[in-house]
Amino acid sequence: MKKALITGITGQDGSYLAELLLEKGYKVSGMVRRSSVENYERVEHIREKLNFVQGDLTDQSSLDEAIKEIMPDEVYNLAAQSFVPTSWNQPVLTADVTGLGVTRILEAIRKHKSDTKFYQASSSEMFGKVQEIPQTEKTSFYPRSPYGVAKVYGHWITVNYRESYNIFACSGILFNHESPRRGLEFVTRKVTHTVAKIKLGLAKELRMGNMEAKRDWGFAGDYIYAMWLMLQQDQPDDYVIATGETHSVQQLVNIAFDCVGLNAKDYVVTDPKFLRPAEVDLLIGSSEKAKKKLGWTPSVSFEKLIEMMVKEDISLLNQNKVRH
Ligand code: NAP
Ligand code: F7E
Repeated sequence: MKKALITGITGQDGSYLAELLLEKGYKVSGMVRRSSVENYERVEHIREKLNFVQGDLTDQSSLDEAIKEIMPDEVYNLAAQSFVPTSWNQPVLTADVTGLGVTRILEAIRKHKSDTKFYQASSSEMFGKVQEIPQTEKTSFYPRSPYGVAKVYGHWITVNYRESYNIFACSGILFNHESPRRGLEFVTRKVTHTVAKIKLGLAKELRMGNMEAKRDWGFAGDYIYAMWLMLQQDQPDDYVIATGETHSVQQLVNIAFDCVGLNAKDYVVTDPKFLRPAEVDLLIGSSEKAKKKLGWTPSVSFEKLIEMMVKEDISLLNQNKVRH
């Protein structure tokens, strides 16, 4: 039975990855932070099947202990301060968790179980002010937020530990991926949740920032499968994971309102509060390498993804529930 450790198991991707690894027969452990309230909402349905260890990416000794205790065959480092606007508000914390945290977990692996296979959650935010269209594994990075800068550090330290210590370390450069489990502050979920509330008479307007920004949005369930595939290869490598399509925030909003038979123009209010100090205007990735080497392709279209999220938000609200 293979053993896996997932950092960030309570997050969107962590919960989907935990499900996949359980299905594949792994013994799955997840690292969780101590909190005054429990935060297992996304993994509640599989909680009994998981092993939890307490730890934090800012704390070396907890990472050392986690690796020594579990002796994992595979580590998926999904934990991060992942919300871009917060990275301007808490730039040092973001660097510590999202950047240096990668070195800490790599150090724990190097010291205690150097044959562990390692996955690093790199991000299309590293491309920022894009130097090439579409973006590939060879495109230069130009991050536009403290989050993006921290992810560039995490990416290169992963490459460096692979080259310095021969660790089987892979970096997945994942473009935006969403699901009904997406945090409420990210734009897709903010839109689908608010549209669902408007439809049910629970909200009157949708306050938005930059409607012109374009993203390459896919379904999280497809993307976590690519993470697993990377660690099943003979050689470690880095891969772009994307749909190859780009849509504006305005298109996202229009599709979400169309799903409930309402007109976006009647409800959207632009609010400067949601504008960023520096923006990533356009992202569109090419995952040709992943297609060729991993046999990976996305299965859910943008329209279907938004429809799935709107429907799930309506269903939850009808049960007086909110998934955070
Ligand atoms: P998410 O929902 O925000 O989950 C982040 C996870 O990290 C949560 O489990 C959180 O724990 C944990 N965490 C935060 N700070 C931590 C710390 N100091 N120590 C230990 N754990 C900590 O993020 P996601 O969307 O699943 O994304 C997973 C990873 O992929 C992240 O690294 C993100 O930056 C990266 N990524 C995401 C996307 C995307 O579009 N979703 C694209 C590219 C890359 P709590 O539950 O306790 O807060
Ligand atoms: O913003 C615009 C905003 O916060 C997308 C993270 O998972 O993906 C995510 O980062 C776009 C931006 O995601 C609002 O200005 C307009 O252009 O959903 P988001 P993100 O910043 O792209 C990458 C790949 C990651 O790695 C990150 O961890 O939408 N936008 N109005 C808005 N965004 C938000 N959040 N809220 C608004 O009201």
